[in-house]
Order: sequence, then structure tokens, then C-alpha cells
Amino acid sequence: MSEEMVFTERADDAASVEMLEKARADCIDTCFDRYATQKVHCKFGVEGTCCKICYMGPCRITAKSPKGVCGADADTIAARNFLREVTGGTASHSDHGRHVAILLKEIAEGKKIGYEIRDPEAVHEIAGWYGIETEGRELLEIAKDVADKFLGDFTVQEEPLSTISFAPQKTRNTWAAHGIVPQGIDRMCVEAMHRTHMGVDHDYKNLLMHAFRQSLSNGWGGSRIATMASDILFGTPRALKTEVNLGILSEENVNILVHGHEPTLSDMIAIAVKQPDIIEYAKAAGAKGVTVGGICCTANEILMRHGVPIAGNFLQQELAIVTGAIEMMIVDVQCIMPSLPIVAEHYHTKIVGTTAMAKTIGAEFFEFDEVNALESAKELIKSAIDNFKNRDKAAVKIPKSKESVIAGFSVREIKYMLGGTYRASFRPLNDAIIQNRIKGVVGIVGCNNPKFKTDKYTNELVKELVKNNVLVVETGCCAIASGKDGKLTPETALEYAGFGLKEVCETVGMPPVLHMGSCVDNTRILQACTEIVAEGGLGDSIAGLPAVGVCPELMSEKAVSISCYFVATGVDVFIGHPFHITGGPNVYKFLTEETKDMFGATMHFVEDPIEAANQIIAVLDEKRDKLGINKKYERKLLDQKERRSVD
Ligand code: SF4
Ligand code: MSK
Repeated sequence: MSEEMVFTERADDAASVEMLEKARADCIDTCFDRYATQKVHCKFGVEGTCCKICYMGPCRITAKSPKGVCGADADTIAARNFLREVTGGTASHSDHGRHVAILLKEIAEGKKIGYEIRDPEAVHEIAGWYGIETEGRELLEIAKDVADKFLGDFTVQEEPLSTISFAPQKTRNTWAAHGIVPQGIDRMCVEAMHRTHMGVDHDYKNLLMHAFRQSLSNGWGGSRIATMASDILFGTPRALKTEVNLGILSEENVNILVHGHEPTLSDMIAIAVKQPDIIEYAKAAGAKGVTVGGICCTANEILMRHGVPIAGNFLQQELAIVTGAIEMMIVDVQCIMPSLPIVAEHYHTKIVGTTAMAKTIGAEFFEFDEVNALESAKELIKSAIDNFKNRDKAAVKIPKSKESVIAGFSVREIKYMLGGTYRASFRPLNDAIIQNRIKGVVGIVGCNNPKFKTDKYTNELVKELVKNNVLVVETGCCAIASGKDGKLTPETALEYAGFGLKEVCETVGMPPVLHMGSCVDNTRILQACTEIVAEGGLGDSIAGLPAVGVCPELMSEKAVSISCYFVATGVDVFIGHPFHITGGPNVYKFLTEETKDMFGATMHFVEDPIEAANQIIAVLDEKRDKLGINKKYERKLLDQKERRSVD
């Protein structure tokens, strides 16, 4: 354990600071301590110039040895490494999508009980996008065709990915012009691994163009499928109110946390925990009830659909266990630290893995029975309740901090908020942007990372953007950060927002920072951009919109893939620290400058959030200038005569 750690410099929220202090008192190492021991990072890894693709190496690029044994230079090596990172991200999001799509198909075929299609409207809407016949057909029949379309996009060989057709025509034209229209998701990933094998693709530009092509098969393919299939099965989110941060845990209740990304089991846990027999079982064990909370994006999935409170984001997974009040943490896939069972050893917490492909040493494995999902979820909850008796009350300390949040902003819900049931559309938002009451829309997405003070970048950036009339949409761990910082309520608008944004938020009754879901749900942002273009008045491609993406505390390979598909779609992306590409000068230049001419957007690495806000606003202004709408908004009170002329 590092001695010198100043806890208030490690996290921006009081609950995390309190738990870091408790971890120290309990002699437990967390990722913050381990980071301190790893602080001197390998220069070649940081710069992307270490190659271990073949066994003539590993090779490292230096001034004295500018080429690897095979002759590969720094740009080739950095580009290959970068493409492999993008592949990791695309594969993870897309495999998540595949699992939900397979579940949808099995349900449509009547093979799974306990699950049902909760959003028939979404089945019809999505079938319409694919051109699937719906007239006079049974819901399950249509759903099966939709699931087949989803699954077909993983394996299509020569034809373009069908979900690409959901993008605006002009955006698709750009992809076609640059030869990056993706085929099947699986092929895109396999091809990336082939191209980066020793002795195949050596041209850094060619490699990077495949990174963009493959990332499109994530953003417009795998992730989009994950979101669509989840909306069909678990419901398209509606606005709802709940709470976030470790203070949602209860001393009197059995506390269960769900952590990871896939909602299949956690959604059933959220249902099972409300069943009378489970509540009785908890009472018989001496508890008042059961609290289910979430960590990371599984949390976002069940928050959006059930209002289940969130205990914390990525860097709080260990700190949640340090409360000493968790009976069970149920983990699925992605962003789960292998350290969890080691931290849990100090308390009574059971770590339970539920996915055969994702096992952790020291965690129990529970074979979730999707065929009898509800009963299976109950069995797991009962095992957590049985563990309540083992809680050491003297070891429990639950922070008080928690904040109210309004979440659940799917595209459908945003349109409803803007126009009500009968006039649901993006028209009011487009008008507000055209009138410069709202300067633009910024999507803040992704993780947190112990290299930085947890969530600080996100929190400072959000405040600065909202103050400058920028509507913020968020997903993933950044959305949780804003929730903890009290920014996900309509009242935030009153306190922080600039005049124009405040006016819109007050009229509509929505927060100036909208929680749109988990990290696969970045595709909701792409869908919103598409609908804003279709609504009219803001150009004919996503590249023309005053919209920007931000990934403040990049941690995962998924964030690298996300950054690529946003840029290829024409949305500039700001990232809080550079990718592992700085050792390849041409790679760096290509990604941060040259893509502008191709896609109308590029990557920006900016380490200071206020500086990032200034640069983001400059990008929004530039796009507004091009649209001819960059005029100052002034509130004007009209007299009767002027009103009649407007009518
Ligand atoms: Fe070295 Fe080339 Fe092999 Fe990479 S592919 S390890 S640069 S010899
Ligand atoms: S969980 S990928 S830390 S957002 Fe999606 Fe959070 Fe990033 Fe994992």
C-alpha cells in the first residue's frame, strides 16, 4: 500500500474519499494503490512502439534502432497496435450485442420462459427500418425476423452491414467514397487480426482506415444491435427518478450489487428481488429487505429500465466492497477487476461470476439458467440473503453521499419530452439550436481511470459546457459521475445553465445533462444525430451538426473503438489523454489532423477540461458558421403587431 496517497486528490466525490480512508484503515490495496506501484509506465507501451507480433521480436523503436527486425517502422507498429486496440473494443461491444440478439431469437422461438418482449412498439419500429413485413403478422414472428437480421450482420461476407442503412445518405456517401463501408462484424474483426499479423499490412494509413471501417461495424452495427435488442426485450427507457452513489446501500438490508455490461441476468434480478417470497426470505434472515444496486454499465442498463439505484462507477467497484455491507457482487462481462475476490476476502462478500467465458480466480461461478430465468435469479438472491448472517457489523461503514438523478433518456423519450405524445419530435431542439439558444450537443462518454482524480475532468467539463448553453448527453461511467455530482436533475439547469439552455430545459422540464444509458448506448447518440439531420434545418449529414464527442478519462479499448466510429461519422472527439500512438508521428498526424478532410472531424487530445471546453466550443462555432446559424441569441419580447406578423 502506498503511504503518500492524499485521498482527496484521488476522487472527486466524498463517498469514494471516505472509502479510500477505510480501505487504508482495513489494510486493503485498491487500484489506486496498485497504480502507484505501476506509475512508471513503459515508454514504448505508452507511445505504441513496442511490437510483439512475431517471435523475431519483441522489437522496440528507438533512435538507434528505428526499425524492427522485419523492417517495420514506428508508424507501422503504432498503427498495428492501434488497430488491435480498436478490434478489442469492437469485439467486446459486438459480442455483447450478439448475446442479446441470440436471446431475442430464442425467446421469439419460444425456447426461453420468464423473458418476454416488453416493447412490441420497438419490434415494429425496428422491423420497419429493416423493411420487414409486419402487416397481419404475429409479434413473435416479426421479432424472429428482426433477430435474424441482427445475427446476419455478424456474418455477412460481401454485402455491407445492413444497419449502415440507418445513417443519413450523405454520411454513407462519405464512407463509400473512402472505401470504409463495413461488411459483417465478425469479418471486420478477423480481417483486422489478419492485417496486423506479421508480414501483411504495413501501410499505416491503410491500417488506420480499416480501424475506422471496423469501428463503424461497432457503432452502427454491434453496439446498435445490443441497444435495439435490449430495448425490445427489456423495454425502451422512459424518464425516471432514482439515486446514485454508495449512500444507496442500506445497513438494514441485504445488499446485492450487479456489475458488468450485459443486462440479461441483472434485469431478471431487478424483477426477482421484488417478489413477495424473496422479501419474506430476507425478513426471515433478519434483514428488513433487499437492496439491489449497480456498478458500471450493468448498473446503467437496469437504472434506465427499472430505476435501480447506482452504487458507483468503474473506480468504485472495490470501494463498494470496502463498505463491508455487500452480501454479494454478481459480475458478468467487461470492466470487472480481477482484484475483487481479494478485496472481498477481507469481508464476507461473495463475488459470483455468471458468464462461462468470464471467470475470475476466487469468484464463485453460478450457472444462470436462462430457460427458467426468474427461478434462477431467485436462487442467486437467496444465496446472497443466506450470506447476511456472516456480515460483521463492526466492519460496516456506508457513506452517506447519494444524489437524486433523472435518467432514462432514450431517443424516443427525448422526442416525447420535447413534443409530448402527439408532437414527439426533435423539432423543438433543432429550432433551439438554429436560434442559438442551444449552441450544440456534446456527448460525454466512457470510463474513469486512476491516472487522474476520479471524475474531475467530467465534472468540470460538464459545468463549463452547460454554462455555455451546450446540451450534454452522457453514457457509461461519465453519466454516473455526473449523477454523483448532482448534475442529472432539471434543477441543475437553474443553477448552472446559460440563459438559452436554461430556458429550453425549464420549458420542457428536462435536465441540461441527459443520461442516455450504458456504453453500447452511444448508438442512441448516433440515432439522435440521424433524427436531428432528418428533422431538417441543420444540414444533410452528421458531420455538419454542431455536435462533439468527449471521452475524458479513457480506460478501455472500447473507448478507442467508440472514438473511431464517432470521428468516421463526422463528429470531432476530445480525449483526456493520448492514445498509445504518440511514437508514430505520421499515425498521430493522420488521426489528429488528416481525417478532418475525409470525415469532417478528427481526434483532439486535451488534458485540461477547461481548455477542452474552449476548444469544443470553437468546434461547435465553426460548424454553426458553416450552417450559417451562428448568430447571437437575444430574448425578444414581441408586441401584438409583431406576434401577428410571426403567425
Ligand atoms: Fe519485430 Fe517485425 Fe516481429 Fe514486430 S513483426 S516483433 S517489428 S520483427
Ligand atoms: S463500464 S467501458 S469503465 S464506461 Fe461501460 Fe465504465 Fe468504461 Fe467500463
